[in-house]
Amino acid sequence: MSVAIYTKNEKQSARWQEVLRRELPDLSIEVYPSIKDFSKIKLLVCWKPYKGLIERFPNLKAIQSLGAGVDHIFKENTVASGIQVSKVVDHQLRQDMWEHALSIIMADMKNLRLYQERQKEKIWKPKRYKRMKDVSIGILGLGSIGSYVASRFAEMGFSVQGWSRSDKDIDGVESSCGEAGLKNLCSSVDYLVNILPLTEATRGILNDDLFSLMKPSSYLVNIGRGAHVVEEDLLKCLEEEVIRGAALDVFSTEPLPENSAFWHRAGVTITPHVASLTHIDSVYPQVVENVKRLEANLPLLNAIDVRREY
Ligand code: OXD
Repeated sequence: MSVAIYTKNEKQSARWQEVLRRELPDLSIEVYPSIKDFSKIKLLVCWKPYKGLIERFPNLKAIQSLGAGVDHIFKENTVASGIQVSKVVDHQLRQDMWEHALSIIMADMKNLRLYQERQKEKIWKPKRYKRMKDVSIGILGLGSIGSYVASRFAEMGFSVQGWSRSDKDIDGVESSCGEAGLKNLCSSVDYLVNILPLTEATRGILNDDLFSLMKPSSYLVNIGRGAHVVEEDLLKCLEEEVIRGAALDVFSTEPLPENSAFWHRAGVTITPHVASLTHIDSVYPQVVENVKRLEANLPLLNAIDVRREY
C-alpha cells in the first residue's frame, strides 16, 4: 500500500514523511507532487487539498485530515462514495481550544485589554471586574471538542449552556438543540463560544438574526470557522453596538486581508487561527494506526460521516 502526503507547507509535509517512514518502514510514503504512480495511493494524509487533487488518485480508499476539522477536504473537492474520511481527535487539541477560550474570556472579564490601552496614556482608573460565578457561557457545538470545553468551563464555576444538532448529556451543562434552543441560548449568555463543525447546515449560522437576539453586553468568541459568520453582519452589529465585542481566531479568508474592516473595528480581538495547532508528536500514533487499519480492512479511527461532512 502507498500513502501520499499533501500540505501547503513543505517543511510540515517533510516532517510527516519522516515520522510515517520511521513508523511504517515497509510502506511507500510519498509527498505530493513527487508521486511516482497516483494509482497506487490508497491513503491521502492532507491539509487543505486544492480543487481537483483528490480525483487525481483513482484508487483512493481513505483520506486522513491533519486537523480536527474536515471542512477543508470538502471545500473544493467532492469525495466519492466508498472513500472513508478521518479527522484528528487529540486530547491536547481540546485542551488547547479550552485554554484559548478561557484566556480570551478571562482577559475580557478582568478588563485587561482596556488597561493595556489605558497604560499607553498612563491612566490609572479601576473598573469593576466580573467573577466566574456570575458569568454565563454558551457553547455552540458539543462534539468532542465542544463538550470538553463546556465541561471545563462548568467545572470552574461558570454557568454553561451548550447547543448542538442532537441533545447531549454533559455534567453541569444545560444542553439544547433545534432552532428554539439556539435562540434561547444566544439570548441569555454573556459569552457565546462557537466550536461548531462547518457544514452546509452551519455555514452563516452567526448572522444578523442571531446577533440581534444577543444581549448588548454579550461577546462572541469564534474558534470554529470563519464561514460560520456572516462577516458583514458581524461588522454592522459591532458598529451599532448590538453586541459588545468579539474575539475572532478564524475568518472566511485567511490570512485576514490587510484591507479587512475587522483590523480596525473597536471591540475586536484578532488571533491568527491559533486556538489549537496540530502537533505531529501527539497526533502521529492515530495516523499510523489508521494506515494499519486500512491495510487490514478495518474501519478507521475517528471516521466522519461523509454524507454529513463531519
Ligand atoms: C483544525 C484547525 O481543524 O486547526 O484542527 O482548525
